[in-house]
Amino acid sequence: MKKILFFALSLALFAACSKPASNLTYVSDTFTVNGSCGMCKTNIEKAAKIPGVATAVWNQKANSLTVKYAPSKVDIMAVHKSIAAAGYDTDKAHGDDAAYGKLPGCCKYRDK
Ligand SMILES: [Cu+2]
Repeated sequence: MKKILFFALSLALFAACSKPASNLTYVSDTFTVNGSCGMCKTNIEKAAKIPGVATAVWNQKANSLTVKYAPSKVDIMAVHKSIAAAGYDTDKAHGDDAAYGKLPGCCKYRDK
C-alpha cells in the first residue's frame, strides 16, 4: 500500500515538474491603467497577474502597466478585464463601478 502511494506521489511530482513552462514564448505589452497611489499599484499588479502573466509592473506617474505574458496561455483582453473587475480603468476596459465604489478614498482616481 505504501509503495503504491509512493508511486502515485512520484508520478504526480514528475507530472508537475515536466510541464513545459520554460519554452513558453512571452511578449511584453504596455497600456494605460488609471490609479492614484501605492495601494492602487498593489491592487492593479495583483489583478493583472492571472495565469499566463509572468510579470506586471504599474508605473504610478505614467499611469501605465507593463505586462510580460504568454499569448499561448492568456489573451491580453483577459488581463484588461481582470484589472477592470478590481475597479480600475484600462484603455480597453471600464473599471467595474461596484468594485470602484469599494476602493479606499486614496484610490478614487476618477474623482480627482
Ligand atoms: Cu490607491
